[in-house]
Amino acid sequence: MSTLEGFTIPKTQTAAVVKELGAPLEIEKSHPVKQAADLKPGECLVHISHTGVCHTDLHAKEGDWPVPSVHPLIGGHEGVGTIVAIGENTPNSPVKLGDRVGIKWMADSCLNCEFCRRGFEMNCPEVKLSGYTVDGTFSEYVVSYTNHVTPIPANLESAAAASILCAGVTTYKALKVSNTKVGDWVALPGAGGGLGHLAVQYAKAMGLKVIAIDTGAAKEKLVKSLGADVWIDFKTSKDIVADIQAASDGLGPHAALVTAASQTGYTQAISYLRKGGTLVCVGMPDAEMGANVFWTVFKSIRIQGSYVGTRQDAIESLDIAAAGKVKVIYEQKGLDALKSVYEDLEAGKIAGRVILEVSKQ
Ligand code: 8ID
Ligand code: ZN
Repeated sequence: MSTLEGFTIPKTQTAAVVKELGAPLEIEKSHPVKQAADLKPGECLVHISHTGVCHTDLHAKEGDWPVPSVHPLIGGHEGVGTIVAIGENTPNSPVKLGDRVGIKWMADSCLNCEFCRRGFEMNCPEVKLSGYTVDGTFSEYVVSYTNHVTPIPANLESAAAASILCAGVTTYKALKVSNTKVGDWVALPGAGGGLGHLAVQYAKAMGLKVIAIDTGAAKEKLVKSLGADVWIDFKTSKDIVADIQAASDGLGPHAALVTAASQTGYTQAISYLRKGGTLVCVGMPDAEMGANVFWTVFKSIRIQGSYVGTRQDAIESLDIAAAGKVKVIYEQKGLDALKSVYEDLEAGKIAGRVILEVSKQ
């Protein structure tokens, strides 16, 4: 085992814990910290400075999904911090003590199975999920895995990097599989949310024309400031399919990347997509998609699920942010604000992201 020189790992820490399904979120001031000697080979202890709050964390707390999470649950998977310890017998670690790294949803995978070898690390049968099957980043110290933590570019501040680790990498990857090219139209239902506002920017950086779909003045202002070509409010539009098609040469967009955590965002997409278009499924309500088979076939629509991204996707999405082409628009709060952040997320009140400062570094 090795510990960062001059650093003392405390025995206890502050952590946001959900003890069991349906239990309220509690801020525990004396949650135990795993000590350096207890780290297994390949594990590292990360001292978290910032973490984003993703809608996935709310799904996890509420038990929305058919895949169960662990309890007690410490959520969070958009974390940035410093490696303060590495487990004994960790040969060839790609990261070292003192490195600033990111913790993403996919905390670890075996790297040897067919899925890992083919670039589907997220589908590895051994996958560990931050804030779902292993403790996440809503705590001062997190055990993570040397093979999967992501180095943070030196010129990107930790608060600004945090949400790239999920919202950024996920939308960047989803655009990569959207079968679009420079000049194509992409519709983004959910554009004013955490994932969506980054999708707008990655799409513009890739040379796409963007139809941003969400609701309310704050989200309209946000997406327009980020370069969206067209804004459509899904609550006030009288005929959303007609409005979206009218905005895209009368033919509909070449792709729709749905980050809305709602079923309607999906059902409408089959209707407005251009013939030969691609529906990229990202938002995760536990719901039927409602895609009509006739129109899916008749319009040659491609339906593509897209689930976070690989280690390489994470590095690429951070590089694009470090180059200044994509910026997380966020409000910063403390860890004790998490409960109210969940309430605001549920109510659809957050334009962009909320970042929590977990510790001062
Ligand atoms: O790997 C993945 N596929 C992945 C990764 C990360 C997150 C999937 N997700 C999922 C989350 O679990 C969640 O279901 O993506 C979804 C969105 O996460 P988020 O961006 O963190 O949530 P948000 O900030 O609440 O944004 C959602 C936006 O959707 C809008 C809301 O107004 C909000 O701005 N919205 C809704 I709800 N219904 C809409 C509709 N019908 C809609 N916008 C347009 N049309
Ligand atoms: Zn997420």
